[in-house]
Amino acid sequence: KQQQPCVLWFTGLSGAGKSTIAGALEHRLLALGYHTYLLDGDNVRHGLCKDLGFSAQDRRENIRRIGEVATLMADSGLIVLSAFISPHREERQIVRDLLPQGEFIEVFVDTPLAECEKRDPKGLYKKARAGEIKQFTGIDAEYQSPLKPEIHLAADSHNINELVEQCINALRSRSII
Ligand code: GGZ
Repeated sequence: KQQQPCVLWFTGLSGAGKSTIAGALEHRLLALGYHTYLLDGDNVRHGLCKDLGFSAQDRRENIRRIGEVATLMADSGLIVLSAFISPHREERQIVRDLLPQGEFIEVFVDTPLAECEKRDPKGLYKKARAGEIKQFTGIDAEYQSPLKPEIHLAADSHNINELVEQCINALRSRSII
């Protein structure tokens, strides 16, 4: 099936729903017959980036490597989905600049901090508030929201199917699929 390669760059807080939404979108794209690859913490932070932690410098290097890998994959023709906090505008811009015009699609998974903290699926916010985890994004490390994301998901007020549909529609309107 005809597809335009691209990188769907999901960004947002821990617990915002990045991996869940990217995973559901990937399933939808596969069912439609497209070729995709999902990069997320599970397959990157345990391998390619297992030497990196969460200092600002390590996060920068994490995003740099992921950006390079995503670019190679898009070069091979895939629709790449990437789901990392990627808290700094500058690093996201660096990845955008690696890719040909129009191939970097920033997806802001906009779930308010209060909601992420309420969900706290891994108990990490609780630990961060207690000072047991340092430099936790949204607590004592900055998250810089995208200023002009290609796709802005109000992720706490829509269900997963609606969010996936919003992404599919955006990909169609950009002639990616
Ligand atoms: C933020 C942290 C931290 C700190 C561990 N700050 O909810 P999770 O668990 O599964 O997602 C978070 C993940 C973030 O890794 P990324 O590679 O996406 O981050 S970045 O793009 O900033 O490099 C969280 C867990 O790792 N985690 N410590 N201090 N999240």
